[in-house]
Amino acid sequence: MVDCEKFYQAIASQGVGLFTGVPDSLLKEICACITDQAGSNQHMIAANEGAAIGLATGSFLATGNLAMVYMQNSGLGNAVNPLLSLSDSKVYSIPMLMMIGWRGEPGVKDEPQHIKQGEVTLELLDVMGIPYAVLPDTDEEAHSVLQKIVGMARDLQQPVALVVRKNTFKKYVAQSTRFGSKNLTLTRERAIEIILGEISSDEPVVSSTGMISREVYECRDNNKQGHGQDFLTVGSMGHCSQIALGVAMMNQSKKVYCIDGDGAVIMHMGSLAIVGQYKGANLIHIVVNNGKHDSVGGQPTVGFDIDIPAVAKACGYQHAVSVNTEDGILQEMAKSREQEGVVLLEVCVLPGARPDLGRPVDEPIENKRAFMDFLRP
Ligand SMILES: Cc1ncc(C[n+]2csc(CCOP(=O)(O)OP(=O)(O)O)c2C)c(N)n1
Repeated sequence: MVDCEKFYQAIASQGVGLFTGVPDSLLKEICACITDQAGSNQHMIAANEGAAIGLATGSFLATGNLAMVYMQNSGLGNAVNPLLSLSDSKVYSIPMLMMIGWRGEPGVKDEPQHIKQGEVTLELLDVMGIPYAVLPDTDEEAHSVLQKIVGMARDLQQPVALVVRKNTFKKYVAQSTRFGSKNLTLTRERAIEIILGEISSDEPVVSSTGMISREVYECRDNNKQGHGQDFLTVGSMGHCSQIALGVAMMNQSKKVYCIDGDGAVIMHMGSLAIVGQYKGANLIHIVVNNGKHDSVGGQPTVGFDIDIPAVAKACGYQHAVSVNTEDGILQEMAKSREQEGVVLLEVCVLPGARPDLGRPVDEPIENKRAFMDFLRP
């Protein structure tokens, strides 16, 4: 396996000036190492992977040095447009080093949302004309591949990629931890349990990517409820509020609940502006904010540094508040039912999850069918 600190040093010694990207579970160890080792002006966790390509481009324009962009292969989709219309050699020809976590690698067991993306990852890079190498899992070979691929980025003046398999990096113990300034006692799991307890059995729920949906699923199991009421947005990070909006627009007689995450909201924050323009009174957007990308290793988001309810209000939500206690959730869930427009409820929680948290056992297609039957019995 590859030693994170040595590999980070090897990347830095290639003259890489900025590290940016969106964290990934397969890159958790190297992401933690970058967070520890890179100075605050050398590392910026981006809102989404396309934005990271923009940051890398700006950094190159300012310095002539390569930046490194890390991402899960799910994020390649977000990056395709700037890769092809900004950094490609037929446009501005911007060299950079991408590091891509290969979820769903063929032959390696993974969750349904990673299968297709895993199958097409290398082909996507091929079709985009991005030279890549799969990172070997020994220090010596990894360093030599790094040197070659960075050399190609410089020679060709264009983005190149290192594709990273599961278990390539050795465990890295993070030194830096960042806790929010809020005085928090509530866990995300408990918050979700209380939220679901306040939603009637005939009201649809759309939940976000990662552990939020896993906790929704498990809570329904614990309560011996079915799963048809919930649409679990297992992939497609950042889009669950738009799914909920689509459901709400077509189903105005029912309250529709969206249970979102801070990282996901920030990834596609423009969607708040669209939800805010919706004139119906049946969409309640709950953002469970732990200030982290908890599901992929706990890297910080700016969730605790910004005022999400203020953003929502500025976008046109009728009512937007923040709570961090069980009573706060209960009071605001009751109030939200009385509002005549779209509501945002931010629930601030501690990071972390139970180590034995399960995963949905139903296939996404079964989830879709059950949810559609629930919406149109
Ligand atoms: C486009 C895309 N980029 C990255 C990921 C990897 N990913 C899955 S969950 C997650 C973090 C979600 O953070 P947040 O919404 O704050 O929820 P939390 O895990 O903290 O509950 C990330 C980065 C992804 N699934 N899709």
